[in-house]
Amino acid sequence: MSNSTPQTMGQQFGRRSWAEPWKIKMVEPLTMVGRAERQKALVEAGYNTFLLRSEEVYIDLLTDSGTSAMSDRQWAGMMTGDEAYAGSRNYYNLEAAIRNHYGYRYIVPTHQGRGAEHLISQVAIRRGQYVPGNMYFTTTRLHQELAGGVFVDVIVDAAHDPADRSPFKGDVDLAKLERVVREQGAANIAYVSLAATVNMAGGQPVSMGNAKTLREFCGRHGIRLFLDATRLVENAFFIQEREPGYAGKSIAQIAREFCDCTDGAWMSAKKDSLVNIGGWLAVNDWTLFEEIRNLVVVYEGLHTYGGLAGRDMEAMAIGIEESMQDDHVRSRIGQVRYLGELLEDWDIPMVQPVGGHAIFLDARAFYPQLTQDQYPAQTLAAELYLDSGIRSMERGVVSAGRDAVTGGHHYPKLELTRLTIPRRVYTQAHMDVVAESVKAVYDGRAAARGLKMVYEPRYLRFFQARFEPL
Ligand code: P70
Repeated sequence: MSNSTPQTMGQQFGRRSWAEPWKIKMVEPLTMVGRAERQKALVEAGYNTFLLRSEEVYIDLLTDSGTSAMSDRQWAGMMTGDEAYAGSRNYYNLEAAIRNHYGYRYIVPTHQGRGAEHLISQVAIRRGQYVPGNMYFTTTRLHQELAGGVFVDVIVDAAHDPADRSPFKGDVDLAKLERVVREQGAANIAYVSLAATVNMAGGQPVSMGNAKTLREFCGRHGIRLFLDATRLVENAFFIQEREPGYAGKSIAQIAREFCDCTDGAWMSAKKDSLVNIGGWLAVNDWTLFEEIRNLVVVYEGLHTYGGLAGRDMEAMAIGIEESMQDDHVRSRIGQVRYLGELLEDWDIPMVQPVGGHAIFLDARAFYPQLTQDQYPAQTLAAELYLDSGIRSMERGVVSAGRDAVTGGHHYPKLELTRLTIPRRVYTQAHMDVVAESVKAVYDGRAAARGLKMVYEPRYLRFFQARFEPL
């Protein structure tokens, strides 16, 4: 949709009122359980929200991944699935949508984002090489490490400070990147790993200026620049809103311009692209693509389905188109902001400015009485569930895991509990309920005692770890 199309009544008439650009055609009843049952469920789940049954949850803000509502057009597309093993027409529709909106030449579908992370890590990292990136992401870093790479965080310092209100806290700090390249030598850099937006920093965006500088820097040093495009559409919204010269460009134009700065991308389509499952990997270099296309058949499936059904690829192709529409993105981020503003009015500590997909509560500020070894963010997620059945996710020391070399805990500066908003699923009234529950937990913060970890899996421990109260 071009920017000249009037998108809301408010925009047409200069009124304040605003509403979602869709109406609801099908509803799914919510389940609500009482406090005694919540207490029991929490114990059974080992105080880990990943281990709750969804039927024990009232408002599910665990993740925005695969939890969005599909449109009538996407559901109609599901019925046109061409379930051929090879060369399904839905694959070609998907390829066209990715080429059109992301601009890359060669594409393989994957079952979800981490399937694509696995492939790119295996083909683009040699053992011992460094992978500088704008903050780690759990699955991304693990695949880089499993391929023998060493992740180095080169994000700007502001990203590690929840109170810093800089507009582009996802930017790469060029001085940090230059230092890594100087110390290790360009030949020992596998690629630069750029995520837009940056999930673990609070959904913070990367500026177009930074992407262009990186393009120039990487080109000069012969280093490849790969993008995690999982929430690029949300990143484009922030560029449109905050970066001089972009107010008149559409989200689709900005997203494409951003991709054009990079050599390829991996994608978890379960976020921006409004589907319940799916992902892809795309590059511009044919030789690299040949290796990817060869490896995809080992781990995902033939290169024209990559672990997906034809109907899934069709839903994704349509979802890509819908995700790029300006009024959709404005509404999606507007809802996250609405919740943020309610919480800000009550002085609830959280990452500022509010990012694209979630509110990140600052658990250190909630519970100054707890050390990171007492898992403040895990504690806050448990308290929120107990209060109202709202499910959130720990994004602190548990998520950060252990150092691949020393085996000790990573202690991230950010100790956060994420309230993640699925797309097109909850209403403003749900946001009001969430805000009141967060306020109640904040008011009771002095009583929190923290947790101890009693079971720790080897990989991505936050998914299955178990805790007990201290
Ligand atoms: C979340 C989900 C997935 C994700 C991501 C970025 C920026 C890649 C992926 C992987 C799901 C999740 C994953 C690990 C820990 C907790 C939750 N993020 N890049 O909730 O994609 O899940 O499709 O394999 O955010 O943030 P996929």
